[in-house]
Amino acid sequence: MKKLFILSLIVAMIFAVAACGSKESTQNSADSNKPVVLRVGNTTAPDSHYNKGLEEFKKKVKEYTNGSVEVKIYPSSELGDERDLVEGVAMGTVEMALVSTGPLANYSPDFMVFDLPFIVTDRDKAYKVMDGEVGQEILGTLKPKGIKAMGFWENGFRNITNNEKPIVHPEDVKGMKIRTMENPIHIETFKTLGATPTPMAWSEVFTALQQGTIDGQENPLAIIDTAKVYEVQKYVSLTGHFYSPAVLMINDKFFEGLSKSQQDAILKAEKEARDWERNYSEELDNNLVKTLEEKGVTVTPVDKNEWQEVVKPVYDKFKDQINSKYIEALAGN
Ligand code: EAX
Repeated sequence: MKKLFILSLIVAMIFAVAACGSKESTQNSADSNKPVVLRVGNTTAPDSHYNKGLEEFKKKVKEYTNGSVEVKIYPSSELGDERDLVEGVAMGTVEMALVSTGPLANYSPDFMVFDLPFIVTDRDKAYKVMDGEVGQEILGTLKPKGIKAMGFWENGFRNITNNEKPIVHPEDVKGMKIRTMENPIHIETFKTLGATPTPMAWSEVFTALQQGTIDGQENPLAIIDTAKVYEVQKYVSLTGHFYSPAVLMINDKFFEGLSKSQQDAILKAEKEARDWERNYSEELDNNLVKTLEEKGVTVTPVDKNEWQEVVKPVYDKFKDQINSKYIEALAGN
């Protein structure tokens, strides 16, 4: 009996030392010269406003962590479409993603407040709400999914493109097959306009436009330009019907596994890169009409009030699914 007890004690001690050793080695690898790598995926072109902003984020993370954390950027859906990316961050198969809030409605209905047509008309007001209590509350709804949503970046005001004619009035889209994001309010809005909404992942859209399986799509000018949508769509109408934020997110467990100083550095880098990206996105919006016209696109302004009138029923259909406090914050004075 006595021998058995001493033997089990020795075995237990061997396991204990081995466990400390591996913990030690994990800590060492975290503090070793080899940087911790944060892969960040997105669906936009390498020169998009998303990726220019992520380049800023990358530089700042390297500086603020003294090189102990390295950001690797994967554009053009290389790590998957937006829904795959959100899934990946939730499960930890990818550390980070920068995605439009469109598909997030499938993970947390509270994000749908941004999808209500024309609820955002003024960027500064939107920033104030997104960076304040309401925005932080909405970001926090992803935490139970294992996602730390760090901040709202900008995708931008979405405009309709097509290849048939200048779209001026809501009735001009009647019968058109318009690609939308996989979002219930976007789908309902284009149904209400009399179009045939065709939800699909962004990586499939260029080919679908080229082959004519869809007639049009809708995106901010920055996406229309950097994804070369103008090569397959001759008309852009400045409807600005949805304002799309984009969320920079990180796997929560991975973030918690970093040192406090690395966490603080990443959060500081995110805020500074977010503000940089928002400014860059607004600048693009102010200059891209001319650029697109030089690339042969017909850009048509519209009477936004006329469009807003037609899609009002969408509000009524969805407002009960969205926290009224959020609607009030964005729509109120
Ligand atoms: O997030 O799917 C879309 O239209 C998005 O605007 C694009 O992927 C950037």
